[in-house]
Amino acid sequence: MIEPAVAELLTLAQTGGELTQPEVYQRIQDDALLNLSFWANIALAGLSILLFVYMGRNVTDQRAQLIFVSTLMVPLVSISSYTGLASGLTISFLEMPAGHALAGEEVLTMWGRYLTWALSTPMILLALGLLAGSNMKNLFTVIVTDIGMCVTGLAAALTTSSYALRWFWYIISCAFFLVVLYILLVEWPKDAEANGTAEIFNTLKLLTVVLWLGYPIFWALGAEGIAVLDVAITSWAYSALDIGAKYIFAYLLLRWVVNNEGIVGNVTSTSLGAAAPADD
Ligand code: RET
Repeated sequence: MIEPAVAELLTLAQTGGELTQPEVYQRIQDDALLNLSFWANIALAGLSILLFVYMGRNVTDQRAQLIFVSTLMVPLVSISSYTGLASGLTISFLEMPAGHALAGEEVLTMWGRYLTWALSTPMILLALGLLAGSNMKNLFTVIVTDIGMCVTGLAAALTTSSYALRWFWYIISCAFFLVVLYILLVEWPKDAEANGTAEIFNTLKLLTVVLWLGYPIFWALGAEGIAVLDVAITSWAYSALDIGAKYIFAYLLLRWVVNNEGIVGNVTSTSLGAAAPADD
């Protein structure tokens, strides 16, 4: 009969030292604070989906409908993202490289977050671009650079070969983020001004910029960066930022769109190489 400890070593040898999904799941269950950070968001995303479908039931204008669809995608992606985390599917324990504060230790990495941000954040930007009346060039640029930011952020979190390269990925991700910030802060306010949506756009822009800046800060302070914050605290920080950047953002946007469908219907976006036709 094999001793349990020996059996565990044998399993670890067979799986290359990686934990199986039920083992990851068990570790999440054992950390009540971490688990709650996931389930709080699953509940909020579920409620938001129901609320937004209800709010949009009478919207007829095409641009307003498109804003609704892209905004509704945010809690839909979110409920999937947090289910992936809560089940252990999109969490791994990764051994940090030399130079990291937790070098040699297996650190819980919620890589599913970065992956699903690549789907949810473009939807937030699409909704904002439609509200401002963005041209195609800026809309395309903001969406591809945003996806670039999330994918390189994922690479930063998953790199275990070199501590310096983790930070190199982080810097690339920040460079993409700067382009997103430029369009949000410089380009789109002009479009929103011209289209009569400046007031709500500027409120949402401020909410977005302030909250989005929190993500790279918590990444850097959390276990993936310099590790001054514990994993559960970092997870709660992301979950709290998510609540503002997704649900509160979406609610404010959709409530305004429902009450101002006429204004949204008159928003014009210039397409590539052509000015918008006169609206007469
Ligand atoms: C990372 C780390 C690398 C550097 C940068 C980051 C930025 C992340 C942002 C995430 C926003 C997420 C939202 C999710 C909503 O579903 C990847 C943390 C710049 C800005 C709003």
